[in-house]
Amino acid sequence: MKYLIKLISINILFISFSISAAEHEVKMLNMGTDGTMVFEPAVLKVNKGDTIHFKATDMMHNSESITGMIPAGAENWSGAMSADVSITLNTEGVYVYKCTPHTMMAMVGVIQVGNASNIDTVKAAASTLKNSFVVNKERLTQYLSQL
Ligand SMILES: [Cu+2]
Repeated sequence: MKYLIKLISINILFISFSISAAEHEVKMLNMGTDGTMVFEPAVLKVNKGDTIHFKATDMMHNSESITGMIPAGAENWSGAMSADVSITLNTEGVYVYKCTPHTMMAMVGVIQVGNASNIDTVKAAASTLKNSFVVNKERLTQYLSQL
């Protein structure tokens, strides 16, 4: 009995940790492990209520959500150039965002919050967006395949 109570209390402790909101950092870089003009890490899987801090590690980048590539009912965001921006994601689904001046170079990133319920919509939009990339054409497809 004593052992069982101990086990239950450990479980409660674990659950309370896993539901508390976490913070994540994404760097905006001229050069990263995925090549030039990248968000790092570019693919994040987080929990509902988590906060993402986009860091202006290198200048002349921003983070802006892409209309039609975020879950229905979720709020768009648009960070200023060369500035940190923090967003809290309270709607489940897949979010794709871009660096506005470097969209052509496929400077994009993906965040999955909970269930990827809108993945089909996002993948369809991604196949269109891909046509606007002049370099790194497969980058977004590759990111989405990691979800
Ligand atoms: Cu950029």
